[in-house]
Amino acid sequence: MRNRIIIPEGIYAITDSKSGKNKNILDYSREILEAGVKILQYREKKKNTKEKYQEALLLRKLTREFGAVFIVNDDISIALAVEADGVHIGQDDLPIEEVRKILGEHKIIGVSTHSPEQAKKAADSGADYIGVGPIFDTETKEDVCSTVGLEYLEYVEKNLSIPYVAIGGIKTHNLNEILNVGAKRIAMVSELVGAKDTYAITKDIISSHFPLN
Ligand code: TZP
Ligand code: MG
Repeated sequence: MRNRIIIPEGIYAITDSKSGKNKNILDYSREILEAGVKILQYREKKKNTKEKYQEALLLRKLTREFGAVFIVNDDISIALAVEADGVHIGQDDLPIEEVRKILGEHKIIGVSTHSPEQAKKAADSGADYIGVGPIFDTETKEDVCSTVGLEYLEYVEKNLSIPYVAIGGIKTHNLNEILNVGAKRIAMVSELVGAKDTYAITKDIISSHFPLN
């Protein structure tokens, strides 16, 4: 029997050392979780495996403390080693079916998608949720593909039943454009991690847009 967690609605927070500048990853992650975010993804492109493992281990502990879901970007072995709830992979990673074989039935697999074809394929291959984006311009992701705009988001909302997370350049000022389409899960990186007061902005977004979560 499958016993997989459904990814929570509301803000989907992602770590980012570039946006975080000199901030400590554990400090800003704690602020995000204290403000009420229920899912955190560890995403770190520039560190070696040992460093990533050590950070992920601490974040796993922290997310447990808050009862939040913990996802590791890219690295399936780190996800397994730290007992994360799942992984988030991209279009150039291992096929979803292979990731499922490695992780088993109970872990969450999220997949970044940029087109209806990719979304349908991810859903058919057993992904638990998809990323939909980048909706707007973003400086956070370095190898980012061109923006998909609201059109692709609308397509997913209308045509697919798989849970999805809207991502890319989503800020306080454009959040309503995404929510108006019907999106229930919103990834935010630089807006939270790069804020002067991460706790305050996160709390503010939650109380104005996701008061019931
Ligand atoms: N994937 C697509 S856009 C993106 C990722 C990881 C970065 C989004 O960051 P921001 O700062 O919310 O634009
Ligand atoms: Mg990736």
